[in-house]
Amino acid sequence: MSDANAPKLSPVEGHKSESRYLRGTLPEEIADASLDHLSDANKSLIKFHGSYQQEDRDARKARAKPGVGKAYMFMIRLKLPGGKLTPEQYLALDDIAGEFANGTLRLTTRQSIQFHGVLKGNLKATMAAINSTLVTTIGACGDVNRNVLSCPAPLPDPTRKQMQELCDKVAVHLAPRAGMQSYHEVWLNGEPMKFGDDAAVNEPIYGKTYLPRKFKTAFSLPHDNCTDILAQCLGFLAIIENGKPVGYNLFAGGGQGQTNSHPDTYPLLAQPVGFIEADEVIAAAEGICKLFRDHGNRADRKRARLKYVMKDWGVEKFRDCFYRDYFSGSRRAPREAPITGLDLHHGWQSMGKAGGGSGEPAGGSPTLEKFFLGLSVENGRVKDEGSLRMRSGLRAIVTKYKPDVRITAQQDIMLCGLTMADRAGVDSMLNEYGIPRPETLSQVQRWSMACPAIPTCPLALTESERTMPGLVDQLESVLNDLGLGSELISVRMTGCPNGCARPYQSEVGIVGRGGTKYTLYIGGDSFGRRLNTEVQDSVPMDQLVPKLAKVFAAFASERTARESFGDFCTRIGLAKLKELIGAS
Ligand code: SRM
Ligand code: SF4
Repeated sequence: MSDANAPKLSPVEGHKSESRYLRGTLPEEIADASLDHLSDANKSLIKFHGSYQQEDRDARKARAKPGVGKAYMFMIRLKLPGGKLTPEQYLALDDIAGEFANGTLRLTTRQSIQFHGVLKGNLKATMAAINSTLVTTIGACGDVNRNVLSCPAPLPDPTRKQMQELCDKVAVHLAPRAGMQSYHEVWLNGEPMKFGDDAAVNEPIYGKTYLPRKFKTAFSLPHDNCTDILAQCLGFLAIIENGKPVGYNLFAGGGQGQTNSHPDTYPLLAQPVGFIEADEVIAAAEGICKLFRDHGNRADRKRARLKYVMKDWGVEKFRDCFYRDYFSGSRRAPREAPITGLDLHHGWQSMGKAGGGSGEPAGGSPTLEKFFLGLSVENGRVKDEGSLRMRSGLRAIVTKYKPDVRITAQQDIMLCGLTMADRAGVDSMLNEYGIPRPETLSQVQRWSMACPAIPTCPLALTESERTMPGLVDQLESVLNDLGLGSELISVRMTGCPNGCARPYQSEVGIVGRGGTKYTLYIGGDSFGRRLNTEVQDSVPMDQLVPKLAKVFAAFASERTARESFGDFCTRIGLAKLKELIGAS
């Protein structure tokens, strides 16, 4: 195609290219106390720094009348490869939540933490406070490799240990370089940077215009897909022989987001590209990233994801291009390694005597057995509300027992490195602060997730996080009445079709359509192996549970032995599902 016929680049491409490696005029606009929000160009750029400009949507109506404009505020997202934090870091972040944000920490579906409600005047102090804990935010958002996921469980297992180490290395390797220097200038009073003209030297992987869009990477295990690897742009699935990792199946081209007004956008599962050895992981990650950089769509941001390169080319052409132009290792077929499970890592579990996944003694005697405790955090929101004082309780436990903290990709938290002697004390503190032990929660609650949506997300069409608890209560009651209370059924909800809680992979997906209406998806898989199917659009909120109850009743009476809910729904098919819920 000649240049004259080349599609017009999206405006964000201009913002990136003119930004001087993500600097833009951020230092000037951040310093200007007369501004309560940023210009459009800096609003795009600040995402690369780990922050989004938002508004308090709850305040919109009240502020419209007196014409005082939007209540601007910022969300800040950390970059935490594998979701790991020291106790000191956790406590410092908890302080930041109280001092600068809305008093909550929001655990995310990518093993990270978000702060909401930070005012522009406090942005720089908040960023400085985060960095002073040796946690960064650069590349948590923006058109670069995002937070890299890895199973966080510190189990005495060489595969998890290797994956966690590789996860850290990939995160470092794919971090912006010149962009990092701009980050220092903007937030940490670093020297103003002077860059030469050669983008390939300044930003060797990304160049001057970075990637066409976000890029997401995860490590996972066939028997424990707790990072939902098939939803990722790039996935490394460990191949295990005789209990040891022998390499990885490389997956590419997964993603969830879709847009109602763009029928050529849809969720897709990642496809197997090939088998690589552990020492090829970094080169393969760089190769897939560069393939996306060069072949991703830079004109239409709705289709600017790696999944559409995979879909439009097909896996054979994708493989040919990757092995020919972006990877010098041997071309080897993926190994046979089906995904067979997903562990939420809830409850007390032994880390062994050597400190589990870290490979280091967890402190104290190397012969003392250590434990981790996985806790379910409702929709990832660490807060104090009524008798459930999750934030204060976690703070008190971390202060007293100093466990390492890990965040899961299912919006939950793990306290690691505790001794047998600590356990009774921790359990009693859970009781004191009203924090439920996961085994006392219903299956549907433990296996549910919801995205933040209103009031912080500007893209939300409906509520999600705030309505999910009520919905889960109703589902619990229906499932108990049908004798299905102990059945594993995953339910995920989002306030729009972007799919931040990965709702298209769960057995029940509830996706905001507008007002109080949702699109109902049924038939995925609790282990993230299959996409579900749209069964009815625009279902009023109050009809969701009654409709689902009809499918649950059919499942209770017609399932075959050991058949899961998702498998049952797939077997009976879309027409029958529609008939059951009364969809036309
Ligand atoms: Fe997301 C945009 C929240 C994981 C797909 N996501 C957003 C924004 C930043 C809204 C915006 O662009 O202004 C949301 C901020 C809401 C708020 O108030 O906090 C937001 N996404 C989240 C989080 C916090 C949801 C959660 O419940 O935890 C997750 C943060 C992850 C992190 O720590 O990095 C989050 N987002 C995801 C995932 C799941 C994943 O990565 O495994 C997806 C689906 C996978 C994928 O990327 O396809 C996801 N988010 C999107 C999309 C759709 C992208 C697309 O290709 O269509 C958007 C919209 C966009 O980028 O324009 C989006
Ligand atoms: Fe916002 Fe939509 Fe993501 Fe929910 S799914 S956080 S509403 S972008």
